[in-house]
Formats: sequence, structure tokens, C-alpha cells
Amino acid sequence: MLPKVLVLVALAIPHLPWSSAQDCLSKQQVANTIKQMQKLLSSHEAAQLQNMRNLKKQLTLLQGNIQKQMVKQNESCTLLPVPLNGRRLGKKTVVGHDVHFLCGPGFLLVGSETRTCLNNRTWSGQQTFCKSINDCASNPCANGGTCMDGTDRYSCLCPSGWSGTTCQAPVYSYWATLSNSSFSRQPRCADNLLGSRQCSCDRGFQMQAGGICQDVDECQLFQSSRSTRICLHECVNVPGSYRCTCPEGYQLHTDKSTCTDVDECAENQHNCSRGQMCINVFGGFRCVRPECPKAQLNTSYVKTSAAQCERSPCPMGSKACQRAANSISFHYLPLQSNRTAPRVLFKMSTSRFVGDSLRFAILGGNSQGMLVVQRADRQTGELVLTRPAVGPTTLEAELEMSEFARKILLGKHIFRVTVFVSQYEF
Ligand SMILES: *[C@@H]1O[C@H](CO)[C@@H](O)[C@H](O)[C@H]1NC(C)=O
Ligand SMILES: *[C@@H]1O[C@H](CO)[C@@H](O)[C@H](O)[C@H]1NC(C)=O
Ligand SMILES: *[C@@H]1O[C@H](CO)[C@@H](O)[C@H](O)[C@H]1NC(C)=O
Ligand SMILES: *[C@@H]1O[C@H](CO)[C@@H](O)[C@H](O)[C@H]1NC(C)=O
Ligand SMILES: *[C@@H]1O[C@H](CO)[C@@H](O)[C@H](O)[C@H]1NC(C)=O
Ligand SMILES: *[C@@H]1O[C@H](CO)[C@@H](O)[C@H](O)[C@H]1NC(C)=O
Ligand SMILES: [Ca+2]
Ligand SMILES: [Ca+2]
Repeated sequence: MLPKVLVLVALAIPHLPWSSAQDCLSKQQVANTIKQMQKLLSSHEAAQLQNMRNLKKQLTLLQGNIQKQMVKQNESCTLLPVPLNGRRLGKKTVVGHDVHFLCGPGFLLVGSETRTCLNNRTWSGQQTFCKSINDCASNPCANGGTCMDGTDRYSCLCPSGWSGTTCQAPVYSYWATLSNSSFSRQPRCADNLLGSRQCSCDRGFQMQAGGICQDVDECQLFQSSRSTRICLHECVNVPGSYRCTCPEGYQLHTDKSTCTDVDECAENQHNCSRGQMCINVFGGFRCVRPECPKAQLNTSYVKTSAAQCERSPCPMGSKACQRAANSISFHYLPLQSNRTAPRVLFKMSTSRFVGDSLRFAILGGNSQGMLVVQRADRQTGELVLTRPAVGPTTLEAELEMSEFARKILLGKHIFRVTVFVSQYEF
């Protein structure tokens, strides 16, 4: 038991000097122990050496890997970013490789379409952007600002008195004292929590440079073109609004833009004398006194109503009288200027048709082909306006309707038509 204890002690405390126990062990025993210890040590030494060699090998391997990676890094460029609103084709960043760029629809490629990784590990060409094609096309700058096309957005150059990214904000530099009745007014402003000022104009006003509200001239904006006009006749600009006016003889309709004729005859606003007929026309009225033809060639007429004359009975054997019209009637037609043509103005017929045919003719007048007569059906003729009549003017026509029975004239009727064409198209 003892030597084992001693060996253990010797191994654990190698520098302990040999003590008196030496005497208790035989020399043979000590020699054996030393031999065993030597064997143990050399096996330890071998294992340690093996470990060291492995470590060295691993370190060499690691060094190689690192060097390889360093070489690789030296031969490549840093990956380029994908442009906004575009795409990048190719990911290889090794020297000699290309990368391509594309832009989305509505965007224009600015810079290099293809870039190559150069030997000095930089990319050829310029940085690539995708620029919106329509930066300025939408006229984004308000209040007369000038749009500047940038790389990926626009910028606005604002005229004095305006600021903001789209020149939308007025610069409140000067405010005059302005009255409510004026065409310029101060805006209504409120300071909000963030400390900025929010201003707006009354209806019918718009913000101008300097932060003043200027009346919108609706008349100038809309009245000059036939398709956008806001007043049938004339437009008067007033602060914050506009007003339509009508010429004399018309009144403004409740729609506030059109004009309607005043019926002076019905409203007793005429000065026609007794014995005159009041005829309402567009934009005025006329006083007329229909007169029967004077007696001549044994033929005379008598007035049977305000606008009708009948032939007196003919003396026996008077052919001239028998050929004259049996009756004459007067017709007054109001018409607006420049109305479209052809247009039927008047129809004529007889209430007591006893013959077998009616003939219609235009005898006289001043219309020079502007008025013609045509048959509408067997018993009706009509007076037709053939082209637009531009007023103010008066057209006259005398129409004759003859009634026949087996080609023998039974009677004639005369229609005296007067067309009053107004000055305006309403
Ligand atoms: C990598 O390049 C640098 C210079 O850019 C050079 O000093 C270094 O030796 C190179 N390394 C290798 C492993 O080629
Ligand atoms: C890399 O090389 C290109 C030509 O090969 C040259 O134009 C460029 O200036 C070089 N870049 C740097 C950073 O040296
Ligand atoms: C202008 O009108 C506003 C209301 O619209 C009124 O409060 C203000 O007193 C008026 N100012 C003048 C100077 O008439
Ligand atoms: C009727 O009045 C108008 C003016 O309103 C005048 O021009 C015209 O002469 C007058 N006619 C008669 C018959 O008094
Ligand atoms: C007028 O009538 C008389 C008979 O009453 C006749 O003699 C004369 O010829 C007639 N005149 C005309 C123009 O028809
Ligand atoms: C008549 O009306 C037409 C369109 O309907 C227009 O082009 C023309 O100028 C008008 N003429 C006059 C004299 O007002
Ligand atoms: Ca106005
Ligand atoms: Ca009238």
C-alpha cells in the first residue's frame, strides 16, 4: 500500500524533497516506480506533441482561407443599389461582370444603363436614376410658378408673393385696408396650433400674390366664348359675383341669365292709340292699323273685324270685281333674329272648302326669295322662311289662295303677312 501512496505524493508534489520514507522502501521498488513515471511522462509528451501539430495545421488552414477571401474581395466591386422605380439585372460583383438597369413604365432612365466592375474595383459609368417622365407635364406649379424638371421630381420657381413646393402659399407681406365693396379684399385668416397661418378668400374671390383676395372676373372668363357664356345678353362683373343684364324690352328670367320678352300689349305698357292693334314682338311692340284697299274698278271692301276685309257685292257684269279677292286678312308674326331655316312661319287653309282644288301663290312683298309658299297637303299651304333672317328687319308677303271647281275659279283669299324680325336672337 505504501509505495502507491508515495507515487501519488511524488506526482502531486514533485518538488518535495525525499523524506525519511526513503529508508522504508527497497531500492528495487524505487527503480520500478521511476521507470513507471518515465513511461507515463513520455506518453504524455507524445500526446501533447500530436495536439500541437493539429493546432498548427488548423491555423495554417485558417490563414489560407482568410487570404483566399482577401483575394476575392480585392477582385470585386460593392453591389450597386436598385434605383427607385426601376430594376437591376445581375448580382455578380466580380471584376469584369456587368450589371444592367431598367426603369418602370412612366420613368426615364438617367445615367448608365449598363455598368461594369473595373479592375480598380470601381464601376464604370454614372449612377442610374429613374426619372418620372411627367414631372412638369401636370403643371404642378400654381400661381404662375415655373416648373423645373429635376432628376426624380420637379421643383417650382415661385413668383414674388408666393411660396411653398407648388407656389400655393401666399407670402403675407403687405395688406392694404380694403372695403367690402371693392374688387380686392383681405383674406380671412386663422392661426392654427402649429403656428402657421391658414387663409381663405370669400366666394367669388381668389388669392393673389401678396395674399390679397381679388374678385374673379366671371364675365371676362366665360362670356367671351359662345360655348361658355354665362349671360344670354350682357355680363356685368361685380365684387364677388357677376350680374346679367337684358336690353330694353326684355326682363331677366328667374334663372338670372336669360332674357325674356316683355309682353307690352298684354301688360298694357304700350301707347298704341284707339283703332290701332298692339302687336307684341321680341324686344318691343308695334302699333298697326290694317286698312282695306281703296275702292277701284267697281270693287270695294268693308272691314268685318280688326284684321279682316270682305269684298262688297259686285255690280252686275263687273268682271274686274268678280276677279278680285273675296276677302283679305292681315297677319303679324314676331320672329327672333337669325333663327334657323327652313322654318314654317304660317299656314293657310279655308274653313268652307266647296271646290275640288286649292292653289297657293306669293304675289308680292319684300322678301326676295327669303319667303316662299308651298303646299302642305291638299287643303293647306304654308309660308316658309328659306334662310335665317337677321334683324332688326320687317318682311312682308302677300299670299293668295284660290279655290277651283273643275278648273273654274270659285273665289280668292288674300293673306297679308308681316314678319317682325327682332334685333337680338332672343
Ligand atoms: C489587396 O489589395 C491591397 C491594395 O488594394 C493590397 O495591399 C493587398 O496586398 C491585396 N491583397 C491580396 C491578398 O492580394
Ligand atoms: C478606375 O479605372 C477607370 C479606368 O479604368 C478610371 O476612369 C477611374 O478613375 C478609376 N477609379 C479610381 C477610383 O481609381
Ligand atoms: C365686410 O363684411 C363682413 C361680413 O361679410 C362684415 O363683418 C364686415 O364688417 C364688413 N366690413 C366692412 C368694412 O364693411
Ligand atoms: C310711343 O312711345 C314711344 C316711346 O316709348 C315713342 O317713341 C313713340 O313715338 C310713341 N308712339 C306713339 C304713337 O305715341
Ligand atoms: C263697272 O260696272 C259697270 C256696270 O255697273 C260697267 O259698265 C263697267 O264696265 C264696270 N267697270 C269695270 C272696270 O269693270
Ligand atoms: C347666326 O347664327 C349663326 C349660328 O347659329 C352664327 O354663326 C352667326 O354668326 C349668326 N349671325 C349673326 C349675324 O348673328
Ligand atoms: Ca366678380
Ligand atoms: Ca315685347
